[in-house]
Amino acid sequence: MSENQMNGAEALIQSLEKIGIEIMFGLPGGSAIPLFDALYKVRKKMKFVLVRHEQGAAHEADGYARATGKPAAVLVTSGPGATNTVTGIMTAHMDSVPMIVITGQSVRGMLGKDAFQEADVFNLTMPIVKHSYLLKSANDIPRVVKEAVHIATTGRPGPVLIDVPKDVGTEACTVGLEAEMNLPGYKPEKRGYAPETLRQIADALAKSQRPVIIAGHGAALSHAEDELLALAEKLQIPVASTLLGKGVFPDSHPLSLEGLGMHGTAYANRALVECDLMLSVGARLDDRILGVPSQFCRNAVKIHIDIDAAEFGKLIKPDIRCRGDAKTALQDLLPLVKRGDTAEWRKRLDGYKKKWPLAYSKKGGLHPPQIIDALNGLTGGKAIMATDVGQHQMWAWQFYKCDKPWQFITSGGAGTMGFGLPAAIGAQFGRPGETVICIAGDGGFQMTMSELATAGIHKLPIKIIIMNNHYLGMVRQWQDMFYDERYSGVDLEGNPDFVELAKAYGFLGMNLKRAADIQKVLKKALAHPGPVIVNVEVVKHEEVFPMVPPGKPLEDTVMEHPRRKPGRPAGRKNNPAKSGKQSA
Ligand SMILES: Cc1ncc(C[n+]2csc(CCOP(=O)(O)OP(=O)(O)O)c2C)c(N)n1
Ligand SMILES: [Mg+2]
Repeated sequence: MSENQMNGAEALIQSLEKIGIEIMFGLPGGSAIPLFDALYKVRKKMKFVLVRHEQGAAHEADGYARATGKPAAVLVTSGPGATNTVTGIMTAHMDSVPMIVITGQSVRGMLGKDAFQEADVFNLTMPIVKHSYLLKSANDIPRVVKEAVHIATTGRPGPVLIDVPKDVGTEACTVGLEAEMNLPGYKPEKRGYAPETLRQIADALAKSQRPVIIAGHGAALSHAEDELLALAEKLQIPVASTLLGKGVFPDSHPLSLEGLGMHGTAYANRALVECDLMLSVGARLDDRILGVPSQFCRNAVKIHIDIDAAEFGKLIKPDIRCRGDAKTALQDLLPLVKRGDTAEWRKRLDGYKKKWPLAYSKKGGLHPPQIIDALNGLTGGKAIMATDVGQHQMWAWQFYKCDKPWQFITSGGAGTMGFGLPAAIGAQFGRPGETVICIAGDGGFQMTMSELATAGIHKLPIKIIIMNNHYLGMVRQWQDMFYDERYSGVDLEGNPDFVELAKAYGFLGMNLKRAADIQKVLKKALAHPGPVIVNVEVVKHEEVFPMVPPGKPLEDTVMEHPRRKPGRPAGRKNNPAKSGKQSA
């Protein structure tokens, strides 16, 4: 190889830069050293962030993409480095998040020979990537990078893996960086529907007296918020949103029913029970929002708009299926629909809103919804909110009000504990001037808290609010309600002192233990120019309501723990699962 010739690793880094990848999260190791050497030698604009754990790298790239819409890269070594990203890849895959994951690999001649740190990451990740490559030649690199980014970001977005044998990184790349894609079988279509389909949808909407729209992540991903608002307002259709669809229709809009499903609002769930038409825009209609699939919207015309035909009929058989980009489909649909009159229907739903408002107790200690509500007030609902997974996540969804998409960042399909902190880090890298709040549980936070170092080194001013109930709270809630209070493996006795931990990383650390201090502590946290951890000692026993008990239809939404005073254990005899008392 002559002196001014690129090697494969250099071609890879330069190709990523050329195509506009702005940031890469990673951690090196033997097989990836040529790739890191290329970073050292040829990287110009792309930022590199050294993480403390590869799972953190994947979630950081994920958080960056969810906050900006742009893919980030992950760069790790072979074997354990690669397998540590698997949870992050799966999390991104489940939620349709674009990401480019580059893994170092053993040299080509050693593949399949159990070489040191050889893991067949191509096959390990096969079901959880949108596409993957195992590179065989350095000359493929410019084309593969172009294709990988194209695949990750078009159609239904998702993670793409590129596995790079060490000697592909070191061999000469003789083809130059300009490359043609070669993807004859991949043709994502924005208009995969016939004009007739839109006319059928318009007709069904014209006939409906009790329509509901479900807004999902796909609506946000396709930037369909304006069209969604126009359609809802023109036809006066109430809109419920999925966890990942939060904000694509403004929570504060009078037509908003907010979230639906297992921990959705009682009025959204009731609307789905009583509607005569359900129009899903970019939602995949998964088990968490359906209750019992066979009973979901059973008396309604079901219309499903989705970019991915694989979603049609997975759990719900649509009466009208419309394959296409949500924004494009709504743009095409809008001129076909007439003005609607749903006054009576809306009056009924407004009655349900008054009857079953989202509510929380302020008695007997600090309650997570109270903290979220206070944060909502202090930020005007404008902060970027990254959550971990558990009870605190559901309360954040319910009580933080978003009027915009790309703002509420949470692991939906995978429900990955440990996601919140690294996702907040990625989001803050993507939107540096904005307030990023991470709402975490004491359990999930400890799964990836090594990433505090990453936030600290880069002086990211993220505000981490730990809802410390000393429990794996969501599992405890299920054991309380459905397993006769047999608490098994959920007590987090031995949690560290999170304020001392904050100090150890150079963060501001504060305890919040009394309701009287909520405003003072949260204001101080938000005003602090650097990273903050607030350890909130919340009541140990509190359940998230409304709740659709597992295996029950949406009409069985439970509004409250029938016998429990908030903040106090129920006592076995008072188990609500046995009382059968339900409302909504
Ligand atoms: C990686 C992973 N392991 C296990 C679970 C199952 N799980 C879901 S919520 C939860 C409890 C979370 O506890 P914590 O982080 O303290 O949040 P809380 O529910 O108490 O607010 C568990 C164990 C999961 N979602 N992800
Ligand atoms: Mg907890």
